[in-house]
Amino acid sequence: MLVERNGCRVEVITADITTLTLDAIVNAANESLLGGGGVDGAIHRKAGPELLDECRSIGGCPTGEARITFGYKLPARRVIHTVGPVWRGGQRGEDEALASAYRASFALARQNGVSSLAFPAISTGVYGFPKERAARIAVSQAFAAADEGDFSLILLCCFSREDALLYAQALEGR
Ligand code: AR6
Repeated sequence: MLVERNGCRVEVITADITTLTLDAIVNAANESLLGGGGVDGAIHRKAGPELLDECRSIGGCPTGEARITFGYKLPARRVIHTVGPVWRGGQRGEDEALASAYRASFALARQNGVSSLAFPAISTGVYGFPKERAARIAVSQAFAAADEGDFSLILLCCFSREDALLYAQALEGR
C-alpha cells in the first residue's frame, strides 16, 4: 500500500527493518538508549557494539524525543532512536507522546539531510499501545512530514502481515 504526497512516497511494508538500505531507520528505543528487546535488540545486534558505544555517549532520551547516531554495520547510514510512550490506558498523554516521537524523528531527519527513512510500529510491542490507534497516529505524522517537504520516501515498516494490514488501512483512511 502506498500513497504519493508532495513528491514523497509514503508506504506500508512488511520487513525486518534492519535489512533496509535507506538514509536512516528509526529505532523504538527506551529512555536509557542502552538497548533492549524487540526492534531495539535487532538493530543493536546487526549494527554491532559501536552503536552501543555511541548511544552511551548520548546519555539517554526522554519519551517523545529522538536522538541520532550512525548505523555502523547496518545498511542504513543513520539510526534515529526515539522513545514512544508506554500504554497506560490512554488518559496519560500517550497519543501526544507517540505523535511527538514521530515528529521529533522527522525533525532530526530533516536536520541531518535524511530524505528516505523507515519507522517500526513504535510502542505497539512491549509498550502495549493499541495497534490501530498507533497506526492512525503514525500515518497522520507521516503525511504531515511529507506535506512539509524534504522527504522522498517514508516507510512504515511492520514486522507481520497482520500489522501491515492495520497500517495499510490507516494509510487508506479507513
Ligand atoms: N523489524 C521491524 N519491526 C520489528 C522488528 C524488526 N526487526 N522486531 C520487532 N519489530 P517493540 P516498543 C516490531 O517491542 O513497543 C524494547 O525492549 C514489533 O513486532 O520492539 O516501542 C526497547 O528497548 C512491534 O510491532 O517496541 C524498549 O524497552 C514493533 O516493532 C521497548 O522495547 C515495536 O515493538 C519499546 O517498546
